[in-house]
Amino acid sequence: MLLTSLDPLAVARGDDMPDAVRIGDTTLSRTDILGAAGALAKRIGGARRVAVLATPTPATIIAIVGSLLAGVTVVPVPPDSGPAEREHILSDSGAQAWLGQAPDDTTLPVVPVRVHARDWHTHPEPNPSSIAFVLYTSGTTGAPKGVLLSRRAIAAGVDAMAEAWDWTSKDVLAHGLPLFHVHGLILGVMGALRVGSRLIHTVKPTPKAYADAARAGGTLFFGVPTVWSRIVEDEESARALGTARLLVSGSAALPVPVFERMRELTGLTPIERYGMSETMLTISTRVDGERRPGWVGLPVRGVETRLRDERGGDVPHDGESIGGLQVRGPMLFDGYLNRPDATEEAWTDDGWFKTGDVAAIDEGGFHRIVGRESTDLIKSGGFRIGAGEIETVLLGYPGVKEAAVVGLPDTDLGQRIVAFVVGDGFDEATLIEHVASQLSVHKRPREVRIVESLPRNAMGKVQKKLLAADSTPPAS
Ligand code: MCA
Ligand code: AMP
Repeated sequence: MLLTSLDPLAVARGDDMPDAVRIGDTTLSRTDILGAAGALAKRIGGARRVAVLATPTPATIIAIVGSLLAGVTVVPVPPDSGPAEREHILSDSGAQAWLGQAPDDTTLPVVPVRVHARDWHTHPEPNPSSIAFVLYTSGTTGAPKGVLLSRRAIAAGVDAMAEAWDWTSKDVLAHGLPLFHVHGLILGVMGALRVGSRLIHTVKPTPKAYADAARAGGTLFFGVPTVWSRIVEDEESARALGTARLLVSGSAALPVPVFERMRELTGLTPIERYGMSETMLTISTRVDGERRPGWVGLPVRGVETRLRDERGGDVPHDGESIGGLQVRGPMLFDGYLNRPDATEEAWTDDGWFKTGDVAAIDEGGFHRIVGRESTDLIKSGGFRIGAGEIETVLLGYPGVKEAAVVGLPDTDLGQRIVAFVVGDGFDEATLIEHVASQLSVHKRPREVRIVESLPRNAMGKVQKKLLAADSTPPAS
């Protein structure tokens, strides 16, 4: 494999491949994708930013490729996002139209995506520094921020992963992850298109769908830890994955027992890798290196990392001492859209990105992610969810006087969202439904505890560490 261009679609433009992408029941050849995307590109050329409702469908793949051909920035929108989240994404991004499917109540123009249309006009290669995607991701406070990902960063991120995992056009990538985050979209779709490997998208990441994808020839599988823990609970499906080459876990910590069980049932030792929407993937175990349970490995090609203590000092690389993880490399984002303050805050004065994660590094350079610096960023099912965004929606419900949201340990989801609420005139189910209807469904609390008061310190600040220390098991 030789990827020299900074075009994220470079390899997809090669010889035809009859089954380049299978998504659900539909199979698209490279010709199908590039022909339909070319026809779309012709119609949207000149636009700046477009929104794509990121359903796992052929139309989404074509909308994305068409926009990349035309040099138009794509804003993927979670398909189940409620009005509050969707309106924020659309107004903040300034998306000018929807490509393909659009919500019924939209006021934006809708450009249809015609899967059977064809156009072979060649489009000049857009500037590598142009922004390919704005991906919305939660912060500790406020509404989600738009992460600007350039074509150059995507090419660098995919190439570094391909090198670490020896991912080539001979692979068949299989996964069923959502198409509005780095994991499912950038690695999981752009990665396959750039590396030139076939892609099977299973629509949902269920154990049975992954087993079917293995039987259909999948060699490289992506999943978040919740997906892998559900797979090892279904032994028959897990064993079917034994024909694969690599099983890759990321987006949250893979519990060691799940790692071990994957190895027992499939005969394959999982690859763990670490990244963020802002950084793509920066650290990974390698196909030709050690794969140690609980550790995410070494910086990938082009990446440097360092640990800083609270005063900005160096932290020894002894595998035990922990510090704030900082990274730099060619796959990093270009900043947050419309948020120069947050962008500046994210970098150190000497040019390192502050991940907000706490980590340890051992003598050999292996990294272990210990957790987040703030309790206000929750990882549930591999989704990053800001407590503040949910609290704002809860406080908008009549009768809610105070709300504090935390992530509590959960064997299935890693963390489950729990809301502590003060007020009256509502019940638990009503508040869960209220959040699910305003934001994306995965941001709903799994549990609401109606309490008399919230623990506060002398300054009146809610002491979330006390709430998060709660070890009551889920009420299922
Ligand atoms: C439940 N449902 C509801 C409600 N409650 N619908 C409407 N209103 C409600 N109140 C429905 C849902 O629509 C869904 O239906 C079903 O219940 C289950 O939903 P949910 O419980 O949310 O899903 P889950 O089964 O718990 O999902 C687990 C999951 C998911 C599949 C693992 O969390 C997932 O896809 N995670 C991937 C996250 C990810 O890709 N993260 C990458 C970001 P139905 O099933 O019928 O639709 S990280 C990243 O990009 C970086 C760089 C990295 O490191 O990779
Ligand atoms: P997101 O931007 O949604 O990708 O979330 C990024 C965050 O996910 C990181 O800052 C980490 O807290 C967490 N994360 C990603 N990969 C891993 C991993 N392999 N182990 C532990 N945490 C991870």
